[in-house]
Amino acid sequence: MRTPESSYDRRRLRQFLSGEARVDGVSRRAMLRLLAAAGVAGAAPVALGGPAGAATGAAPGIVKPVPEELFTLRGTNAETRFAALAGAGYHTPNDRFFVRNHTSTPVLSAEDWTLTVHGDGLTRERRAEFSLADLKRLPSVSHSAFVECAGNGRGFFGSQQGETVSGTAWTLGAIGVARWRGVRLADVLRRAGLSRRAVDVMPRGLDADYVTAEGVDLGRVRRPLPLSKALDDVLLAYEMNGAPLPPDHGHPVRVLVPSWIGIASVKWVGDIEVSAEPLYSPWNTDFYRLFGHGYPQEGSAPLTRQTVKSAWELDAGANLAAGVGHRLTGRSWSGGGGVVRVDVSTDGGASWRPARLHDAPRRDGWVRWSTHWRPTAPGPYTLLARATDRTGRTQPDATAHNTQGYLFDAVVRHPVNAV
Ligand SMILES: Nc1nc2c(c(=O)[nH]1)N[C@H]1C(S)=C(S)[C@@H](COP(=O)(O)O)O[C@H]1N2
Ligand SMILES: [Mo]
Repeated sequence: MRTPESSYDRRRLRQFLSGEARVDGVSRRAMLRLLAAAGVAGAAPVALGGPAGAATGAAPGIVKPVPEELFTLRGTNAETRFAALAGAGYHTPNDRFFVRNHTSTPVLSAEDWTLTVHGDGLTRERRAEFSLADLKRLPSVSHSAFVECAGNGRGFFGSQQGETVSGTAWTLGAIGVARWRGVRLADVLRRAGLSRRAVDVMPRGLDADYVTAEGVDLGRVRRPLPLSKALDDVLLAYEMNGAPLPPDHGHPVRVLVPSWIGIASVKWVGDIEVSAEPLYSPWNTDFYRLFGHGYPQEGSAPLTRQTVKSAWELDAGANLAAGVGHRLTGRSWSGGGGVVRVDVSTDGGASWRPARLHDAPRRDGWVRWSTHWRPTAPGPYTLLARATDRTGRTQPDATAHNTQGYLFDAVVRHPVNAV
């Protein structure tokens, strides 16, 4: 928990910075200067709070119940337990969909909500407003797609590779697949009067300013999206699995950017800047690039597509009866192309066999799979699953380190006990 002193310091630092910390459109140089002034150059957002609320089924800033059977709480975030997806169907039910909040869920009224589209990438008035009713009058589309945090699997950089990274130490549950319904962002942009000079769009959330653990106010969550992607398959979603978008997932409207890292899918969107020049925010400069050995000083290009991963629908350390047959299940996915093959091992990688796949490969979805296993003798075992997508990309044995622990894709060693 934060002490009164440290929140006082944070407030003071915010006031101090507010003179020049207008971070909208801030240059990277200015950002670095600010971070240096605060003595936190290179710092990443870090999950706060640790065990706060852990046993209560409530999490700071999350509206829906987050009971222990369904979630692992991590600061302001709630990670889906894969064991809770066994038998749950293709889509992640809304009650067990992970929540990643930079601050906390704002409870917004759909009637009072408007979306403002503005900027020099528009023709005419350079500004247009849409109510939810306006959006609902446009043609609606439904699309199944995952939202997955760029840091999903981050905890394994530490636990499996012995490396230090910053950020929330997720295991594999910072992903969910839902059926989203909404309107094409392309339709909204065209209606607003898209100019031929437009190159980037930047949606911004209505949640509170994000203040880093070090006390730097980075403004509201926002991340530029190239126009090419914005016009391709991006939705402004107002429904999730047939229900109005729940508060924690962006009510009344969120951006949904299929197959890209979760931060692109801005929740509680309130405005979208359309620009004739490339846009920058901390979320595509200091965060969500790869930094560290082997990467340029300014980091890699901003991250876009997700990587390939696999998860067993079992808790780590689960007990399974020895001497009897079990049907084990899991899911694999990749932002690069649908998963076409999953190989599994129940002996720590000594031998492998293909799992049975139960869904057709889709780039922005996952495939469920199963395998049968009869542990002969009691004792510890290590389960492994390795997916391959349509582009031929396969999960490696290790992921190259990056300081913020993004895009973990290595095969995860899943411990179980036969008892
Ligand atoms: N406005 C806003 N949008 C946001 C975030 C946020 O904190 N605020 N978190 C982002 C991140 S990092 C992820 S991984 C996804 C998580 O979506 P979910 O909480 O619906 O699972 O939302 C993204 N959109
Ligand atoms: Mo994320």
